[in-house]
Amino acid sequence: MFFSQFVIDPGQVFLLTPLVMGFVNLRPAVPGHVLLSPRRVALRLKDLTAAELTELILCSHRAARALEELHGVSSLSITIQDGLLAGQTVPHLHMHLLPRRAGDFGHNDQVYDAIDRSSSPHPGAARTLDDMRAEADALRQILN
Ligand code: AMW
Repeated sequence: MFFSQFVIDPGQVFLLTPLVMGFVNLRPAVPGHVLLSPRRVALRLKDLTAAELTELILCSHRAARALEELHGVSSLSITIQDGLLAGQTVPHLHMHLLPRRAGDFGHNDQVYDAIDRSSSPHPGAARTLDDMRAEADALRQILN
């Protein structure tokens, strides 16, 4: 599976439908930060078909429930950075889902700075595959 030009290890994937994939983040902005994308490499929201859009929102509903259960949270930030000027760094449409916890940021909108920081690759910031697999396994168990 590809996330733009990046190969996504099957172990990272926690949700897979004919049109949409859900996978755990290589550099999460907060613990439990995951992504949903169309399986087809499509750049923008406007490029998705009606079937992809429908499946994406249905998957976000399932993933949201699983994230809340796994992480014991009652709130999520759900966002799409749709285009370069909106902060999109990976040219493949993706929805971010981030578990939110009391006091995680001084101001609520700092979550967007954290997403931006996590999106700039820097040495040592990436997680191990084992770590990502464990998180994806736990989500899969809840979903299946
Ligand atoms: W964007 O700034 O395009 O809205 O967000 C890109 C996201 O993709 C970031 O959260 C970043 O950590 C994540 N990411 C980049 N490469 C990978 C990868 N190989 N596997 C999982 N997540 C990735």
